[in-house]
Amino acid sequence: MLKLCGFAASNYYNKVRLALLEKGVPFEEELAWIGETDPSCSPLGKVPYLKTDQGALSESTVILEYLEDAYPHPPLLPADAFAAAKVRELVRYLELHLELVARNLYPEAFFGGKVSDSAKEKIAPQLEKNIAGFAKLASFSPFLAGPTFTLADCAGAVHLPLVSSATKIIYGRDFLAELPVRDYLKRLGERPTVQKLNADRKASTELMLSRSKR
Ligand SMILES: N[C@@H](CCC(=O)N[C@@H](CS)C(=O)NCC(=O)O)C(=O)O
Repeated sequence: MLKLCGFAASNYYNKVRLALLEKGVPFEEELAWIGETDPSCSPLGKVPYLKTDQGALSESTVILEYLEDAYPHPPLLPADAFAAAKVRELVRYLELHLELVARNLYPEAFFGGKVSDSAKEKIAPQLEKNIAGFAKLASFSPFLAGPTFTLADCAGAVHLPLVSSATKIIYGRDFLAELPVRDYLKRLGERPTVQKLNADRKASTELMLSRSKR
């Protein structure tokens, strides 16, 4: 039985969890907070990681690709090689050009820390540029890559809300406001899988915050 390790407040954890739920693959969850991870499974101490009968895997997108190969039905990548690459391109933009840049704002946006004004000034134009690039690729009709739910939506469901809220908190303006992101996320929120994800994320976030106050 697959074991997904990490915690449900983590967006990377939820990206993988959403793919597992959408595919209907049976899995167990093993709670591993940061600092309590198994270094033989996740050498950098990051979550999520996935324990399989053959060994462990780290890196959320690697895990998504593994799941797609090991459990092809229902597919979350198109059969056509080019169309599948376009989905992977969206996933890459989301995690590398949106999430990883916006992440520099999280210490102040979500964790009571401080981000320097000079860092904020540097991050804003980078994010604007990257979001404009992403906007050229994303279809939103109704899913990120077009008519069907794909791995890009597993990534979009978890990365886009954080980019919106972090920019709103730090700059007083949602940098994704000009894209149809709100409607898109609302549509995704109609899926039982996403509803489960969101409910568990809220509970886990409360637990995480209460742990950090101890
Ligand atoms: N590239 C990694 C990023 C995972 C990641 O950064 N997870 C966060 C939790 S949301 C974490 O484990 N942070 C602890 C750390 O980086 O030491 C992936 O896609 O799995």
